[in-house]
Amino acid sequence: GSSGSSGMTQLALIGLWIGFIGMVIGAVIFGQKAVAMRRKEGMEFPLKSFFIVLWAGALYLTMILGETVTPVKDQTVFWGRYVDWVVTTPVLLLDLGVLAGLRPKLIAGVIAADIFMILTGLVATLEAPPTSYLWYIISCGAFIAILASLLTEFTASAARRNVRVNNLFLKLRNYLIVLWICYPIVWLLGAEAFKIIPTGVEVVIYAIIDIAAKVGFGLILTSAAPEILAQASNSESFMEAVHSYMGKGERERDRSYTP
Ligand code: RET
Repeated sequence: GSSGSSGMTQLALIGLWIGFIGMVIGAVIFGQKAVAMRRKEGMEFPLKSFFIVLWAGALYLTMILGETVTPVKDQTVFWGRYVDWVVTTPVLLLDLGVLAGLRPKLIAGVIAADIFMILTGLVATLEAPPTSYLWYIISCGAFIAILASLLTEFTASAARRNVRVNNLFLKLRNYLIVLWICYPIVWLLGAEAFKIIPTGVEVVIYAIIDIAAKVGFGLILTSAAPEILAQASNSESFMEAVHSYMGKGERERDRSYTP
């Protein structure tokens, strides 16, 4: 059973409500956009944004109801965030990967690093110092690898695309990097480490950057011209890549394979 909002300050509860309402508004906007773009090339962009904010909204609700909030020693751990992030951050990276026209294998690699970053970040959150800092550093290692691949492989791949798709990629890449860097900084200043920011304020800050990273990101993406989204969606070259791994392409590779 849930413990309601016990163990939570008034400000923390307000912060969670800000996050929840922000995600619900986002779901209405992206849901409408997805319906408006139905059967069109590129409709997966508003659809992905819709599911990102739907999931985040559901997790905010579980935190409001106290279902994913647990008192650990003298502090309140909002572990529902990590259930949110482990699902939504891979989808955000998938958006950037598709936009960049990156090979599916590389997108999968970056998503694996991202899941590793969130799960080791959760371990850091549940752990006490000094061990928590060990996990924090391990998580940051994965984060740096993600940032590095965005600035190298993703960027190089996007540069080979249509100039308007590339410009949209660059705008979203920079927006994402600036926002994502806030998370490990807030973690360090908040209840999980130095305790410079009170828990309630930390919850409000996370809610605002969560809304910017999900709703703001999705708005920039889905407000692009329909023809840019259609080109960015690039399902033809993606299917070509899939077919080169499966079926005819594979048989041809096998036949020509000489050890
Ligand atoms: C933690 C702490 C451990 C070190 C690092 C972190 C990074 C978290 C990030 C979260 C991004 C969340 C987003 C959510 C909503 O869309 C786990 C805070 C590096 C980058 C974008």
